[in-house]
Amino acid sequence: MKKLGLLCLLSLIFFSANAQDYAYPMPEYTPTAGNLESRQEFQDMKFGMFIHWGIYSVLGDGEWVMYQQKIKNDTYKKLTKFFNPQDFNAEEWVQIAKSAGMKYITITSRHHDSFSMFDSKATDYDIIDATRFDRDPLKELAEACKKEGIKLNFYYSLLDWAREDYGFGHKIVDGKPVDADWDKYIAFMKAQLTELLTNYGEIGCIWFDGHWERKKADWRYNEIYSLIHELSPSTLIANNHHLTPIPGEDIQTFERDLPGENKGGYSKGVKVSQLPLESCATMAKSWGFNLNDKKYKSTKQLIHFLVNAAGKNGNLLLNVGPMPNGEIQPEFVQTLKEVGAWTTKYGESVYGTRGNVIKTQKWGTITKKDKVLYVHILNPTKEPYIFIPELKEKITSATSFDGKTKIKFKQLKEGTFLYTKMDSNDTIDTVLKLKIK
Ligand code: H79
Repeated sequence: MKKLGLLCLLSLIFFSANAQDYAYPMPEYTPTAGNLESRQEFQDMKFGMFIHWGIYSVLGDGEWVMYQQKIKNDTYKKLTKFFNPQDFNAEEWVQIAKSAGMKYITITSRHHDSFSMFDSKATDYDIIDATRFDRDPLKELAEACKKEGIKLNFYYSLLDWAREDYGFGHKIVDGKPVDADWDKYIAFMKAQLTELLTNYGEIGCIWFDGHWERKKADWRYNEIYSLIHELSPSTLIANNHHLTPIPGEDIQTFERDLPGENKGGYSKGVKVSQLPLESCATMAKSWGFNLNDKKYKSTKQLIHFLVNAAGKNGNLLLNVGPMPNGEIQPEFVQTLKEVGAWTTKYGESVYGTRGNVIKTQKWGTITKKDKVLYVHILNPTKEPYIFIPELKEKITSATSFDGKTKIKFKQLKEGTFLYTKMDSNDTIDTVLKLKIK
């Protein structure tokens, strides 16, 4: 009886936390077999390229420039006249992603500034109607991705700084902005999502962002998610709302964080769910092109992010912000090339693996595929061994990654000792293989 009471109390706390998170109707959702298969494929891919590209790139001050420099929409709109990315080559972007070892691309179709980077009939504020570029980059990217076997996903902003029907800054009453036209805005998003899911071939995922700006709004996810799942049941839905996932979603995102961590500051109190997980991160500081942003992460840091994400059963979506001429900046291209050298050699220890074999250790982490555990020593220890706690699997052999060198091990109830030489100089990741029963 006591136990039951506690259970009720716990479920009440759990339930009320969820209800507080989002109080509006949710879609009734049972994923199709195709959707569940897409989730597995998504988890197998492990590494994707995030692309933030919009007319903001002209100002070279990140994708939040309109907000941060307090630029009025009438003024901001002038950027459409200067946006003519003649050096854009979708095939080149896809090659850069592919040779880095990335298996999918997630690109901004429309960011918070309201500008659509695709040919949309639902607005004139799009790349075809409002710029002289006269090409649809998403269409070209879709074709290049298809040709190269790269999955294409679309980022889509819920938040909008410019449209009157959204009413940015207006008070929310009864789930709607006052003095705006919420019904019209929802209909607009649905029209655009329909375009994105019908004109560009098969889309892997719709990646929403901006919910957090309007936590008290009724985003009508019951309608939006149902529309997506009906139009394309295998397309996955991610919503970067910084909450524990709600029904209808297929992927949980972590902005600038590994699953379960809150170093980036956006994941406070967020529970890690059973859904496929994805961390997104920048290569410097900004998402959109930023001329002055020189805080480049090193190749080693980025590989560690990828491996640590895999160790926590997640993917890494690593961002580039192409320049206004359409090229990806050379610093990023160089780093991605170096990441590619690593994934070419050690990819086996990441792609198709699953994580959560052990808790992340000071020395590193473990990934698992079939009957192999990959031990990733990211931070060599001073001792001539590493200690792996709580290993459920019974080890039958331990070798170097290439299988040529046998490694001594001692498996006890409390954990396993692996006696291995570690190069503490500049090794990115000493990968070892453990065969298990
Ligand atoms: O699309 C990317 C960002 O534009 C968007 N999500 C990723 C994937 C986003 N990142 N952070 N936020 C939204 C929340 C807003 C943070 C802010 Fe700020 C802090 C807004 C103003 C202060 C960061 C720092 C952005 C501008 C300055």
